[in-house]
Amino acid sequence: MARPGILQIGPYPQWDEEPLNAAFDVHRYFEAEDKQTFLENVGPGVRGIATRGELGASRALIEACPNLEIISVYGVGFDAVDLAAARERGIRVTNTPDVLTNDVADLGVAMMLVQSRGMIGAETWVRDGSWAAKGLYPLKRRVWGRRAGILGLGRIGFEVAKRLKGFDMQIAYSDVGPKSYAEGMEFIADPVSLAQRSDFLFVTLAASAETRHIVGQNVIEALGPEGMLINISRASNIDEEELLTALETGKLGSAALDVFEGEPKLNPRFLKLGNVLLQPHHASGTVETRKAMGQLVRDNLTAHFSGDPLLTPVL
Ligand code: 8YV
Repeated sequence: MARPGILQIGPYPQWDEEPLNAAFDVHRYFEAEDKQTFLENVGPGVRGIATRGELGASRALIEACPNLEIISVYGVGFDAVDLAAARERGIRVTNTPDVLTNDVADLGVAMMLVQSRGMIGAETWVRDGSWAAKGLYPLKRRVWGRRAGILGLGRIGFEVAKRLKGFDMQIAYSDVGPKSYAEGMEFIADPVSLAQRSDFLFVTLAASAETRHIVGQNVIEALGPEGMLINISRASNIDEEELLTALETGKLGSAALDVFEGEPKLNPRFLKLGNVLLQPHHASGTVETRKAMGQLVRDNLTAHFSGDPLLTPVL
């Protein structure tokens, strides 16, 4: 039987490319120079899309594949997939939850520590000779025992909280309602009130049209000149213009960000700031997790084309 046609939207590590190509007839969209002509040629033969979290699948792409049955996302976030377009045609959508939760939480907590203790500047202090020339490195702020707010206590938010408990932090969270598993954490429904009582605010929400700019001027200013915003979710959850202005004017103390509007290009205003830690969207970027994500992408495709239940369905 002919191998199902798959449209691959972005590159994967070599260890994923080989088994993907062995099982499917893969069309590499990201390598096509003339995307339009490429889609006209291969679109009708495409039964599945294999994409990445940040790349998703637009309505135009979905429409260019009239025989599309499934979109398999390499990532937990599926906000870049046009779910309405998929739903209209009964196209299944899968993602890769759980396997990346711990790594994403680890990076969020690491960003808090690195930023709060000024470790990037401290490294430079050693390397550029400032230590010997100028003496002691400027004092930074403590992490342990302080107040952390978690916006979105889903799987990743919960793992962040679990780690923060090890730092004896006072933890509160906002979500659509109190969570039964949030032992020892205070529920604060209003994100502005959450920010107001927090030294560190972690954004761990699944992004959607409803959560767009949920962290706006009011939340940012409530966090205040001593506060730190940490985003390991999606850029769209934060009003980036307001964030930049608050960082520039000192209305917000600092930020640690793994995601940006328009990434991998980012607003050049970020590069001028000394109070922001910038990371290249790599919270799930460990060998172990990326291998598990790639496997899950393929397992969902294989299950679908074998008529078996999907492992991690979104739609
Ligand atoms: C990306 C992510 O998918 O899980 C998500 O939602 O954003 C990431 O894991 C990753 O960069 C791979 O594309």
